[in-house]
Amino acid sequence: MYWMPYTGNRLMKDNPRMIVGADGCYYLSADGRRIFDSLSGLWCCSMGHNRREIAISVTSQIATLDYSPAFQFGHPQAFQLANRIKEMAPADLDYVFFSNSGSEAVETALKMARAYWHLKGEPERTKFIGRGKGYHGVNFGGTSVGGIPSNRALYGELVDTVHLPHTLLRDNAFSRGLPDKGVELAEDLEVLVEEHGAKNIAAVIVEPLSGSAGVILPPVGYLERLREICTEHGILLIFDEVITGFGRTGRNFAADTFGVVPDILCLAKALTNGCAPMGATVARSEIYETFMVNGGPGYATEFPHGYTCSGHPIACAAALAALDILEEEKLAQRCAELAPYFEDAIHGLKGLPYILDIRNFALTGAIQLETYPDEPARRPAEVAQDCWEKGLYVRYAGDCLAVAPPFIVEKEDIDFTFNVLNDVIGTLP
Ligand code: PXG
Ligand code: PLP
Repeated sequence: MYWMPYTGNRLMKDNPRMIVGADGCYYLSADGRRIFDSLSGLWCCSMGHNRREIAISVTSQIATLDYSPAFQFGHPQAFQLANRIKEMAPADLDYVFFSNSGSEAVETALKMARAYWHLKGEPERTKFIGRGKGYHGVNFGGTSVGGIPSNRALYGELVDTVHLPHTLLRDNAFSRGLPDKGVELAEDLEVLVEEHGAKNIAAVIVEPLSGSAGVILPPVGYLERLREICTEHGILLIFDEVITGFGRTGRNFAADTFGVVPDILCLAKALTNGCAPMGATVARSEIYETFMVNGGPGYATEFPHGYTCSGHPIACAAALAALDILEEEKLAQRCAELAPYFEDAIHGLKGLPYILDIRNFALTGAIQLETYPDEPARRPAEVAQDCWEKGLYVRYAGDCLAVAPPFIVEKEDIDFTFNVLNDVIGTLP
């Protein structure tokens, strides 16, 4: 029997919502209805569903080379894809380590950071700094640096981490795009560094724009300030761009959009347009060189880390085709061009009952709802269920609904999304 991930298994099994097909921006439900996909799957199918070019690339790859050992042997597509990502990524983010999920991309980044300091002769730099409401996947490292309490509560002792405060301020409610207030929250990093000692801190990890906790945006100037403080104290800055990577903020990476370059970048999801599991951790050249210089004889492993399916040929084939589509169809640009229309549409819900906040950036937005007493997740779940019945898949998590449609979306689909939400929220009891 199937034990479903991050799902209310009991309710779902009593009242299953089953998806059996997809095309473009729409799903086909088991009861034969077209359902608009307002979250690009789970933030991953940014180029729309069932792209023929990806199907052809994957089919051809599986018939040519289905698997090759990830350790001690290579295959051409992994090298090609790494070069492709290097070309897209900012500055000297040049070396790409493959894994199979965002969680593994994060785990790889955290281990890479600790090992880097060990090799640099500062082995006491082991502590991580995460941020409240952050989501970095579900492995032990990612769970530790994550800042959503319910994701941590059941698991006992975690990896040594302290957290910055999140940047969700009441004063910024209903901001359009980046909020004005809150740059000073970055100064809390100075406080943590003072308290714990720069010499004990390996890295700071943040999502430049948090997706999971309900599209929490960086206040104007905030990321720049985190960068400055990290640089000043020699602390590595990791951007977890598992959601924001590959166009979601209107440029290839949020690092480009916000003009702040991290030392390590975590990627997944839209890398393959969701067509195959794949994560990637991209490091600055100096980090890679540190491993090489300290690696001993040429046959020795410099970084004792990797997954059986790191750089899997099928995932590489999917990613190479997906990145072709992103580039050829100029989809990051399309995402930026549709942003003002999307912004007006989502903010059009303002004034409906129970709406506490609406947040947006590029083709991403969240609607925060007033909760039932002691039941933060209930009202969004009820809204989402009603939307599903009206032909709209919308994501609910915590006290928020999140919307992040594929970049190939049409304006009529955006209208449909917010008309349904308007009807459903407008008639809540
Ligand atoms: N980092 C970030 C920033 C993420 O958003 C992960 C790591 C983990 O990736 P994997 O591939 O291991 O799940 C994520 C994943 C949602 C939602 O609705 C978000 C994610 C996954 C599923 C749902 O907000 N983010
Ligand atoms: N557990 C066992 C017993 C293994 O042999 C391996 C890999 O060889 C793993 C876990 C890790 O699996 P993966 O490399 O797919 O993450």
